[in-house]
Amino acid sequence: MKATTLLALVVCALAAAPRVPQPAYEEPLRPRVHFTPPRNFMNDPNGLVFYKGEYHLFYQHNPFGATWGHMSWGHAVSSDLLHWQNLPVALPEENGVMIFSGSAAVDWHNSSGLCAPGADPSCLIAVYTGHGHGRQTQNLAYSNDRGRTWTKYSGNPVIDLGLENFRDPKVFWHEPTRRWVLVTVLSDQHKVRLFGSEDLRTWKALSDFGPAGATGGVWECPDLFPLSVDGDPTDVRWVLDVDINPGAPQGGSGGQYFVGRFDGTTFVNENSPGTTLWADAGKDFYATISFSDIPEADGRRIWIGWISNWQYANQEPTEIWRGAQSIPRVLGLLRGPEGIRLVQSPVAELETLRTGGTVTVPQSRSEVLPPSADIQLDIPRGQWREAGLRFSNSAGEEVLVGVTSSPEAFVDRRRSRRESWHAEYPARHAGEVRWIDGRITMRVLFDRSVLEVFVNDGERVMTDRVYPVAPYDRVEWIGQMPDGARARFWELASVWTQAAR
Ligand code: DQQ
Repeated sequence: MKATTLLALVVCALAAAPRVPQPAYEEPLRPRVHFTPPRNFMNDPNGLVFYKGEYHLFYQHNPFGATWGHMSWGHAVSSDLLHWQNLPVALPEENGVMIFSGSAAVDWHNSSGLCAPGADPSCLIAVYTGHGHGRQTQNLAYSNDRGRTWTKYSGNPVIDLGLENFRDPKVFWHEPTRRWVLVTVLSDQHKVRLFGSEDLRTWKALSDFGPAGATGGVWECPDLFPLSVDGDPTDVRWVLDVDINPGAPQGGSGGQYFVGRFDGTTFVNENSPGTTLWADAGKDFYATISFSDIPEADGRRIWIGWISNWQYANQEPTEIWRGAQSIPRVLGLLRGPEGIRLVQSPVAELETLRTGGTVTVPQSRSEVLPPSADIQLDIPRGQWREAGLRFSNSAGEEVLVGVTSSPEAFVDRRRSRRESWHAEYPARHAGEVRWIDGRITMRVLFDRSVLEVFVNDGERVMTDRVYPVAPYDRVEWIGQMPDGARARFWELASVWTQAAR
């Protein structure tokens, strides 16, 4: 047989063979409920904004590979904060300038002069850090078609201090002083620098905050927003969120926050400069940013964090894609025994994904664990040292989530993956918690390779990735179930069943 005939036969045979469909978003470690990029690398969430019925999620993205590089803004939109539609890269790297982290807001009255003339004077504005040619500057981009296409402002950069470490602008409109405020970091000086502007294009420095709190690494991705204490609208504090890398309690990167007052010019910390408050006691929660322009009638302050740690973000053992975002979390302030503290809980929309009835984890045997689950634990004080759940699989891997009698909440992922992949990964992470009326409640969002744990309605939160070689498909109590304890869960439906759009 001639070679050409053979080739033709092989081609025909291949064409005729039934093709095994590779279901999109069904890669073994890909979360079903958390946002992940269709392909390639993702880190910080950027430009979170609500506009004309859509939540926009931009994110630090390498369009060309599964490790950090060529940073650009990836983009997705959603009407419910859960089902995301992937859109093309919004802001690409250009002329040797990468698009680092930043924020977006609605310019409702065209104060920038960049919105298209017409009946509706509003448009979307993004403020991002341009990284290249030895420095970091702050820049504008705008969109007049609901975020579908973006134009970089011709007068960029709008702020250039000639610094190598000056980044991550968060913009918001401050109504009492009727101006825009921009929150940035002078990363290696451990300072937040605030700027003010009437038109988003010309900025003047307002004040500096810091050093304060944790300063063991560079400061990144700041945010500043008001929240009422215990839900009382007459008792308002401002939260200044500043991420740090390295120097977080579990090693590597993590988020800290300050609580205080803000008059439109200066942030005043209510705690001593030596007080450090951490947003999360796990190891994988970084670069948080909150949504802009959520309607007043909704009134929620919602943020998202990147579920990873710079110690190993580039080596996570996933394929095709790398990086996950947290479930959007609603923020509040609670006056507790030690002062005013941040509380976080998953957006209520998540409950719409609960499917089927609740399943109770029985006392003395394991239960089948679905790939994604919303788990509720209620543990009374008693004669036990450690209580909680074990998630395990046929490969002998396990991750433990629970509380000790001290009490502290913990996630133990030391035996969570058989194959070692990074020295900084296997560990037990713990955070102090308290008894409330003699009980501790935990809500655990399990999503294939993600664990988000909310203790006592989000007084303490722990976020950790896990990378089993086979799915964790069993759940059981660690040791004896304490008297009067209860663990039950709902399976969560995949948000990608209809679309990897
Ligand atoms: N990631 C971005 C920076 C930011 C850092 C670069 C935080 O803008 O400071 O990808 O993860």
